[in-house]
Amino acid sequence: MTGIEYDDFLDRAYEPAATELVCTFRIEPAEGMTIEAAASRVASESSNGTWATLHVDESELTHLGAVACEIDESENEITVAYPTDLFEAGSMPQILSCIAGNIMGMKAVESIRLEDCDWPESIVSGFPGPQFGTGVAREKLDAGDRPILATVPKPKVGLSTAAHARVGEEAWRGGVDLLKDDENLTDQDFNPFEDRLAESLAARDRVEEDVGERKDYLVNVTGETTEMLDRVDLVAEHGGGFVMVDVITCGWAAVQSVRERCEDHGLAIHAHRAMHAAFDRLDHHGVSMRVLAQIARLCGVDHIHTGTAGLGKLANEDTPGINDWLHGDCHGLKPVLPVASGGLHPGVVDQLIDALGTDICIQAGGGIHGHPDGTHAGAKALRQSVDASLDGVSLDEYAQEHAELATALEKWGSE
Ligand code: CAP
Ligand code: MG
Repeated sequence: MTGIEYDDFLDRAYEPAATELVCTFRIEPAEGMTIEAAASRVASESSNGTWATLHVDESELTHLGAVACEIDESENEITVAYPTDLFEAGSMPQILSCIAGNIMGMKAVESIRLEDCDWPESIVSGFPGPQFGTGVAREKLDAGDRPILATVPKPKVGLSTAAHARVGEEAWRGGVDLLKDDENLTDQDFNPFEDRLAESLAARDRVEEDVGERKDYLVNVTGETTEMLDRVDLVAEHGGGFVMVDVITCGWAAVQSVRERCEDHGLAIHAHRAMHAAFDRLDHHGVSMRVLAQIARLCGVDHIHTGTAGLGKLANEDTPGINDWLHGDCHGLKPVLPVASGGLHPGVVDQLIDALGTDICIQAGGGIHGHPDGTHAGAKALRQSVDASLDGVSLDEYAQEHAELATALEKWGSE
């Protein structure tokens, strides 16, 4: 017989193997507990240990224990290596029940935050990753090398179907590529899902015909999982190219199901992250946006909101670091297009592109529809701000020849 105790899960000399899932946590040990003792308990509880000493027959014991190895006392950061046999292939819920499960509430730590994961190939290969990723700019749209532009009608909810489609049509004609639903617009009586889908795509077809640029619609299919899959089918039937999903509120298992169904139809997935701040807003507890974005990429979304590098209205994390990860190599998965959104307007686009580059989607609601001359002018102003930035011309100078941009800068400023 052998014992499994909390202390069996600590080995500061241990070097994680390339095959292991390596997680970095920031922890604040409970009062009176050393960081080593707390780290060992984190590794134990998130793999195969528990609070009591277990007596297990050696012959029954598979070696599934995680190892708390590196400990950086000055930053309160610990590294935990997980053997991959601990995990069910291709199940994000199962992985999260280990690495972000019970440990989030254990008394051994005052607080704990999952900061980063280094995903081994054996886990990544169980997931599909994005179907299109950053390629949507050219495969589904005519954005070429510029940022994709999207807009969400405001008010968020309450517009009738006809008004919603009209706003979309004006924005498309003004130069945005994508119309997007807001996160809390799904299938309400004032604007039913299928009517909205049909009318918006009919408007899209008219605009495409007139302006000669491909446009598309990020229709929010979020709902109960089977309902959501039916909505994905409807999007394909009506000729849409994308769906939008509130990935945090509907859950990763549902996202995995949607990804599979979208593959049947060749639809891309736009991931909205409403509720992410419940996990990532506190810098000492929860799950970082970086890890949420990693999970989203594994599960296979093509776009995900990652913030505005501090230029918008919402509290953001380290957007550039997250975006670099989404664009970088991950065992052959396609890169994901980061979406900057929340309080953006034409006057910040040059700084946004400086901070985040051009392989992004810029999404503006109020910053288009709040334009003094309306949605069409607002969309033109946003597109002009992108053109100016890519031409290396200052926004103020470009505005001298572009009236819509001039009005937007007058209203919102250019810094
Ligand atoms: C933006 C937005 C987006 C948030 C999402 C809103 O509208 O539609 O949902 O930006 O935030 O409802 O606030 P505005 P994030 O352009 O009018 O601000 O991208 O940080 O997840
Ligand atoms: Mg919104």
